[in-house]
Amino acid sequence: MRKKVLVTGASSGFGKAIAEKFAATGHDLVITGRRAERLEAFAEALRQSHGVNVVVKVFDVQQRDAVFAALYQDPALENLDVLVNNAGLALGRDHFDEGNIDDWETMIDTNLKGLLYVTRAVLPSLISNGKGHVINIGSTAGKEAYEKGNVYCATKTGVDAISQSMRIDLLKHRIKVTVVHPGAAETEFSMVRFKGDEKTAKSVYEGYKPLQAEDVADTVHYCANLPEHVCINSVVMTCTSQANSFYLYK
Ligand code: NDP
Ligand code: 8X3
Repeated sequence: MRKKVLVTGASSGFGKAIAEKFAATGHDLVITGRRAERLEAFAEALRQSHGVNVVVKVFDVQQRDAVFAALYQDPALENLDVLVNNAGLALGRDHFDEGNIDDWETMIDTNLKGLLYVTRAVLPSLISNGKGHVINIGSTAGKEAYEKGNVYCATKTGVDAISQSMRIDLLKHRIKVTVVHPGAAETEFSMVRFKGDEKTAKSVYEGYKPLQAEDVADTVHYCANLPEHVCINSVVMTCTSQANSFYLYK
């Protein structure tokens, strides 16, 4: 069945790979992010390569009014089947007592409040479709908190908790909720976390083969394409060299 899939944070990393995977298998898309030029160019490439419909929505998930203006009961979301809440980030890696409070606010506003705003704004479209699927991107950081992970880990623990609760509350609407928790993956994530410090960002992935964005996209795509009566609730996935937040074999 041809689905309509909304992916937040589709301008790079997991979100971009997820959009590419759904487009390549004939599904229509709504893609979002803040970087308009990147999104427009990507959307056009998907239309040309795969002949699918792609709508671009540019907004910051931290801005509640902008989220609702873009998504709430929007005609582009008619017959929406899947929402992938992927937009997110880590900022800094500091001991708690040295943490940058602006960074904390941005992580909480993006990873938690942004996910909540987007989901609340999109749900009427899923509910009116009589079924649907919300797929949240968590992290191994939400499974085990690690040194200097503090607030980022807290946001991803929050994503895990809200996913469990959403699944219960949305049973009555036949909406599936899946949370996918990846371990270390080479995307723009570390460049963002370390604020453009390329050397430090690269060092995160040295000496082993981390997950690639396409690995996460394959998993999300698999979860979204199961029979209507089957829901994968939670997936924790790491590269073969990683066991969890603490153990990485180089
Ligand atoms: P990237 O930095 O490559 O991609 C992040 C995406 O999120 C971008 O498209 C960015 O778009 C979007 N985004 C960030 N902030 C906002 C905002 N305020 N409003 C709208 N969009 C925003 O990183 P990843 O692909 O790795 O990260 C995707 C998700 O996966 C995040 O939630 C991250 O926490 C999680 N994750 C990452 C792991 C990793 O090791 N890479 C492992 C586990 C989880 P734009 O800048 O255009 O707005
Ligand atoms: C990203 C993975 O280990 O940097 O969520 O927290 S980690």
